[in-house]
Amino acid sequence: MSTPDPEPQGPGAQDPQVVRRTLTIVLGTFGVGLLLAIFWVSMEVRRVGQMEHVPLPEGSPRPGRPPTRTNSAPARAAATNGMVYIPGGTYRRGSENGAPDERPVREITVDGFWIDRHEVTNEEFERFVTETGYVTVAERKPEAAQYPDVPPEKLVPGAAVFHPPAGQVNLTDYLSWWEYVPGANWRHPEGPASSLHGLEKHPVVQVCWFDALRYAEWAGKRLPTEAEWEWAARGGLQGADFVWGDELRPGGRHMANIFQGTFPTVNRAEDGFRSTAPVGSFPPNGYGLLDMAGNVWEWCADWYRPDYFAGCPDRNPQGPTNSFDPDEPGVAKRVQRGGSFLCNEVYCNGYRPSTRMKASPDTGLCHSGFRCVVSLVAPAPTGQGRP
Ligand SMILES: [Ca+2]
Repeated sequence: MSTPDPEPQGPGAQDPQVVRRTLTIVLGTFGVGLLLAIFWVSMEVRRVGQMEHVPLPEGSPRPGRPPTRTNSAPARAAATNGMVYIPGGTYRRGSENGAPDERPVREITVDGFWIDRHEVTNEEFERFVTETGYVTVAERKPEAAQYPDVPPEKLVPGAAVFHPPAGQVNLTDYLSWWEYVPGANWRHPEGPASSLHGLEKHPVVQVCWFDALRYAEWAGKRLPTEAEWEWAARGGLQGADFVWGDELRPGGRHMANIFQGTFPTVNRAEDGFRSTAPVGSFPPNGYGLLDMAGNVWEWCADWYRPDYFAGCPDRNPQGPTNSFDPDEPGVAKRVQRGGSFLCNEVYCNGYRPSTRMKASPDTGLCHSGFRCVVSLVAPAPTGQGRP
């Protein structure tokens, strides 16, 4: 950098004092202007900051921001947590190999829905009870008007528990292995002496259809229709005998918690479980769903009628408008599906995806539970944006 030439001295040269005064004025003016600018900027920042906290009418754009856009997609992340989306489709419902009420085999179409990956567990049901204070039907004193044939002293809260008879019995005499146990309920599945200790991940049992419905409503869900349940259970396998294929124990492997031995007297529990198993103890089906066969029966929304398959709609059937069970004509019943740890080859074969069971909606049993579904839109395809 070169040194500037000295200022020329002569008739046109300015007085150094005048130059200094001029520079002082200019610099002073600049400094005051700078301070005013800083003050103005700080006041603006403060004013805008205060505006952030002023409530604006809904939908009003905030200063400096684009207006809020309405999100038309339903919120589903929380509601479907732990659920699996089952795409809609058409399948052959029922079976030619099963009981008469599984026929006629017909093509049924169901819309897509979300379903719980596993049966509702004891810890999940406990959250519901803790939050709502709900008392299950088995915990309430039965009303005499509803059970006119039962002596008053027998009208005590309780539920039926599986109790293997000492000797072999007629398999049509199911009352020989079911015992009404006072004090049995979901917290004490086998009676007052039993507890849920260590059973947190087991499916809740001793819940009747009404209990399941209340849970589903609390969870923002609903019970599956029978048609949805079977479509989900089949896991993409059309017409297979089991939810995993056509062989009960492929390669000798146990695929579900069912009953091995001589029903009802000798339970050899070769699959590792004499009663309920923690959910997910066996392989999932083709849709990733756990225990769609065995473990516990699962309540469906539908009333039960053995003749419903013949005349029902072929799209999203919701079940008949009333119930009829020829085994107990006077008792209205809801459908159960999936079988339980008490099902075996010689008795009910309930772990087949087409097997239909039925029970009074106020009846909880030690092998009855449920899972829920939700009707919401399908998830966005992986790797693709929304149009
Ligand atoms: Ca078992």
